[in-house]
Order: sequence, then structure tokens, then C-alpha cells
Amino acid sequence: MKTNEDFMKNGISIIPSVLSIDLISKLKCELLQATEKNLRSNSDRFDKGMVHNCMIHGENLLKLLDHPILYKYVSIFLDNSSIVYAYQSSTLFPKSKNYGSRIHVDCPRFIENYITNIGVIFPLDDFNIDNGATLYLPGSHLKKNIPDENTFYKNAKQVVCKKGDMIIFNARLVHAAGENITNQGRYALTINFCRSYMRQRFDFPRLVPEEMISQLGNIGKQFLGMNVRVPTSLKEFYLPEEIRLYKSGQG
Ligand SMILES: O=C(O)CCC(=O)C(=O)O
Repeated sequence: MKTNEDFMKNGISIIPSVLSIDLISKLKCELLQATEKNLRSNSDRFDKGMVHNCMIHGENLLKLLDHPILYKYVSIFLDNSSIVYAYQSSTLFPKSKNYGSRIHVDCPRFIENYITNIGVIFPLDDFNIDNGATLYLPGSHLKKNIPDENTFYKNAKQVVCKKGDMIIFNARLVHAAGENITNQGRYALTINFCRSYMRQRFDFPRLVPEEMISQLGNIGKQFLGMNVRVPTSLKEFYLPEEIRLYKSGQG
């Protein structure tokens, strides 16, 4: 299976045509609105233009967490009880770079032969060389050290792909958003998944309003962390199985 081989050897795979054109335009519309709002209120932050916690910024952004193909590949490459560590946007405005354009990995721990986090990118525009398609160093997920800039840019490949494809990568893969030298924005959603016993960047079960959580199916609820909530009292600890906060079998 090429997808599997690419992921193991190079640290990254592209799953083609995961999102429909209709869904892409709805997601982009919700993301644009959230981005504008974010720029009005948070324009002085180091990650200016990045929308955090995308699931609370629109129905389609929320329900993306229920996507069966997303679940399938996260289960194959990480674990079927995985949870979301972070869900944000990566926008390259016209003629710009962004916070993700620095050479980096999305997981600080290197554990040989063991993956704690994987990254998923949903391009909402075609990714090409000119608009800053993600750069990555093939095989770098297998090494502890981050290469210097020269080595990275000399050997990096670029993820040229279509909007609606799904990029999935080992979070130890050394990568960087490119530079957008065009006059059009390049929009993308990025979701980092971790193992169910790890902590999330935000406490999503408390951060996401209940009425939104209730719109999700079992996959989306699991990804939010609803199966691994920690009791705050004995009363919560002894809740019956069906409504237990930390469910059994979570890996
Ligand atoms: O936007 C990109 O091309 C890369 C995003 C990124 O660096 C990340 O998800 O960590």
C-alpha cells in the first residue's frame, strides 16, 4: 500500500479527494469569517492570522471532526482512540509567510519507533510552488535532530496537491509552510492528533459549548476528548458505564 509506505519511509502521505468541492467552499467561508474576526481583535499576536480552535467557528469546521476518512487514517497511523491536540488554520496571505514558515516539527518528543502525534493538513486551495505548498524533509521523522536551514532547503520537497486532498504526516517530520508569492491567499486547516492519554493544547470538552458537542457523532466526540475526561469528584468517578467520563478501552 503506497500510502502506508510513504508514511513510514518519508513521514508523509497524501490521500486524494477527501473533501467535496461543496464542503471545501463551506469550510473556506467559515474560515474566512473567523480569520477576519481574529485579525480585528488579535492582530498583534506572534501567530497573527492563525485561527485557533477552529471547531467553534462554524458548523462545517466542527463536523469535519466526524469525517470517516480522517478517522480511518488517524486510526491506521496513530491509534483508534486518538484525540485532537490542536485544530487551527494555516493561512498564507498574498505575498507572505506565516508562523508555520519556520523550520519545525509538531511534536517535541523523539521516541524511536513510537509515534505520539500526527499532523493532518486540509488544503482549502490547491497547494503549488508559488503559493507556498508545505515543504518537508523526507525521512526526517526518523531522526532526533532538526537539520540546519541549508540542509533543509537543499533537500526539502514540496507538497503540491489539490484542495480537498488530505495530507497526513508524522508530527516529527521536519517541515515548514512555504512562502506565498502570489496575489491570492492560500488557506488550509491543520489538525494535530495525539494519543488518548496525553493532554490537549486546550481543554476541548470544557471549551466547546455543549450544544456544539451534541451535534457531533461518536468519532467527533472522541476526537474532542469526551471519552477521556477526568472526574472531579467521587460522584463523577462512580458514574454508570454509559455516562462515565473516562471510558474504558481508550488505549
Ligand atoms: O501551512 C503549511 O503549509 C504548514 C503548516 C504547518 O507548519 C503545521 O501544520 O505545523
